[in-house]
Amino acid sequence: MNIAIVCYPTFGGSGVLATELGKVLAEKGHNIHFITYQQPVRLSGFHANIFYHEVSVPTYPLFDFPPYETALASSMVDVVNNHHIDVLHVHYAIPHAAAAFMAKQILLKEGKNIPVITTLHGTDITLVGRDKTYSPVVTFSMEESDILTAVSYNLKEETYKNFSINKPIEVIHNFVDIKRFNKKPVDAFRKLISPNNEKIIVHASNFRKLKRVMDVVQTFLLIRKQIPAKLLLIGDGPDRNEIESFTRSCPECREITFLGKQEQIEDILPIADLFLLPSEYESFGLAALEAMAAEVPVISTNAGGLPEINIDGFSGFMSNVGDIQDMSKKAIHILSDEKTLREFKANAIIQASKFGIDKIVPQYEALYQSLIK
Ligand code: GMT
Repeated sequence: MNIAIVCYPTFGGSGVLATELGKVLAEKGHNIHFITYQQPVRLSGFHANIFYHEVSVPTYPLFDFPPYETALASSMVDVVNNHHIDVLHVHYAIPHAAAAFMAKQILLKEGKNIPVITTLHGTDITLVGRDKTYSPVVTFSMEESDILTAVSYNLKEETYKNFSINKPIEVIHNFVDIKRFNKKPVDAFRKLISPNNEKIIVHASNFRKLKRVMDVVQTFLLIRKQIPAKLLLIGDGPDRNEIESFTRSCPECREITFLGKQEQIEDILPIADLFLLPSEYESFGLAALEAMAAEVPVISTNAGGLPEINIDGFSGFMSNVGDIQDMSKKAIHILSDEKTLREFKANAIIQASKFGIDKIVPQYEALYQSLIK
């Protein structure tokens, strides 16, 4: 099949998932055309049947806000027409679903009915999309998509709660490439980070308020009172400055390192003993799934779709949002005994395997096929 994928090219989970999906589909022999404004971060290297179409938005003195959505819709029309696209799969509703609707209408006038799948990822529904600034357009473009999918049952529920739509929503969980993440830890790297065999705790996110990165730091400081440990913070975003300033003024924070944005997170995760994800909300929590695939147990909150991935007492533990005492107690339980840690690590990969490529990607292929027929 010839599949066009529209996504954000950044480190955000929706872009990561969309890019990984395109890569897997290409490996399976499909031709994949990414349409976005920058080369997706996870799209490195050469792939014979992956094509990248950059949306450029020309500026003009009149435009205080260059019209990306219009440029995107035009790119979609161009790619569909010139590359015999069978299906258009857009990830994250805003503004991709609305641009897809526009492209679909233009193509209909030209006698081509291009099927559109919209995959909802989280904040497009729970945070940004439900705001009245966007809500009417999001509601309409969801209704107009041929198929609507959500990355968790929780997100499906949230969508029905926040929007008056009647359309069925298919749940297709996110997936992880187990082979890529399940690497052997590099001893020399581990030694560099924890020279005295301290436990290594990792958090990765876009450092937005909703990720509660300060809870990661506070939980770590409580853990450190009982267990020698190091904390690696991966990613960047609006809250980083404040958190970095705090750690500079706190003597016990010497064991915390900010790694910034990392493209090869699969090289870092395998040296970790624990992953912390104290988010206020996650529709899914792809970062946690990638950690589990690297055999790293997860302490997360029980918010949103996280209970669909992290199994309490098996692949890690869950706590209420903001309960740093509970998170640290559970982390100490996992980290203080080698046998327990080994068990949780083994369970983490068992749990991650339920979301392997082989289980999830065929569900998308089946949807494409149903539309093409
Ligand atoms: O978490 C973010 O802020 C990024 C956001 C995105 O759309 O890029 O992530 C959302 O989609 C991911 C992939 O489906 C999910 O794993 C994240 O849980 C979800 N984030 C939220 O719901 C806050």
